[in-house]
Amino acid sequence: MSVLFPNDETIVAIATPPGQGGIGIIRLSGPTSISIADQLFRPAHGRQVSSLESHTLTYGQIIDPENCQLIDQSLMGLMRAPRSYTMEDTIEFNCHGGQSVLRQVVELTIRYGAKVAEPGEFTKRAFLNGRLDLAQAEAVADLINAKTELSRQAAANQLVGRLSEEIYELNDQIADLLAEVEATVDFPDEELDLLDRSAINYKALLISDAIKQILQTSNNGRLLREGLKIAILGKPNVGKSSLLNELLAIDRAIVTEIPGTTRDTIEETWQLQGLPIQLVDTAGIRQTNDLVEKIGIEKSTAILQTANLILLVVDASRPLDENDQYLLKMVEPKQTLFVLNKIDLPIETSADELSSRFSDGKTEISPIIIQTSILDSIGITELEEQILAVVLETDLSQSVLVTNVRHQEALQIAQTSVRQAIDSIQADMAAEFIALDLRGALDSLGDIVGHTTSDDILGRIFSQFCIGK
Ligand SMILES: Nc1nc2c(ncn2[C@@H]2O[C@H](COP(=O)(O)OP(=O)(O)OP(=O)(O)O)[C@@H](O)[C@H]2O)c(=O)[nH]1
Ligand SMILES: [Mg+2]
Repeated sequence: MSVLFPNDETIVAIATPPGQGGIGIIRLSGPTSISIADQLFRPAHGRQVSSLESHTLTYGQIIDPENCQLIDQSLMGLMRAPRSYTMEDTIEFNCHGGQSVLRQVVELTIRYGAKVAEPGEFTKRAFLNGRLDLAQAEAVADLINAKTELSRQAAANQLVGRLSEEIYELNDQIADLLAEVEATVDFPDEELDLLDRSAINYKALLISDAIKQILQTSNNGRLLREGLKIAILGKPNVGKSSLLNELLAIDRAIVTEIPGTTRDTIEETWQLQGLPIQLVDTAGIRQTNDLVEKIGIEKSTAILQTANLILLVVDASRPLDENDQYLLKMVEPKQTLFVLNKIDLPIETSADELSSRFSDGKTEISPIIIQTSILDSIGITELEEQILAVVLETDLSQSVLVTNVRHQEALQIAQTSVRQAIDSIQADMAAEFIALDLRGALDSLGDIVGHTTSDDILGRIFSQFCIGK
């Protein structure tokens, strides 16, 4: 019964995090939440809970009716259906935030018929009752989990429906096209004529383009979700640790004028405009017989395999030597920003000189070189801008960002289906085939907002939520 009529039950959960706090909130949602509150809560003004207006906050006492024992003094919020998060009658007790108080109140509500909520059950009800679509419901969890300003922004935009709007818009365009194609299916004698075909082809291409544009944001979305790893590499004494400290704005790594100061890799988390970054300072790479230094250098070299971006630091005050040459050969120019440091000193290696090392006469590769004096904080802003320009495919400030892998996969499937439809149109295939592909695209888009999503997937999505949300 609970599966068929999930909303017949009233659920309860502690909505605030475990541990002590000034206030702890207990949330009830479902058809009997007001009558449960009626039995447990005595408003100070003497009125019955069931007679109170919606969206009011009432001061009173929570009392165990069996023995008239006072459990807590509390503020009770009342929201009547459908004007609540779940669209059901909802009660929120703002209690004193001690675990014993909160547990007792929950136990009391259970004794009067409430059921302990599963993780995400409030939001699942909001979705099932049509308050939120699935992409918005997922944004609730993303918002709670957001660790940087940027991921918070992306989740908030998704929560208010910006992504959903784009999906509905695509959905409408495909549905219109499908209707046009299906109109000819119903009259098998009327084949799609040349004019129809090219008009349909044009519309399908526009749709494919629109999906591509949304999908392009998913690379940024992935960076927001997983972050990226940036490694600072270079020969000894060029200023790698100084750069780490400058970017982090703290004295994290030891800096001395002695080459070979950093012996082991140092990893720190850093945020660049809300992008989570793992920043790695490495041991300077050079020919050496020192065992400890050798091991450090091996680690520095291994980082090349795992870093998304390399900052290769070169000392402008010294001529390029065999250690620099070795490093210049080792890195992939497309995955590297070249930091020409110590430009406050007399220049021995210019940007042109460094750049010329990359042209072999045949292919022209122009490396990105940023000239810096870390000592005087010169060139750091430009370096940060270049990092963003290299790692981001599109502007981060846009309102719609696909951050969820599930959405990305659904969009990719929709994209493939639309492309197949285009192939069928261009290959003069029968309208049935085109319609089949377009219907496939509609199904995938429906998955994103939850129109066609299976119970299994719904279960998996909501089980990742915290209790009480
Ligand atoms: N003049 C000048 N000196 C700098 C600059 N950046 C760093 N230095 C100095 O260069 C020396 C080496 O700096 P580090 O940051 O320790 O260099 P590193 O690349 O980490 O060296 P290892 O750990 O030995 O590989 C220190 O004395 C720094 O103060 C700069 O822009 N200008
Ligand atoms: Mg160092």
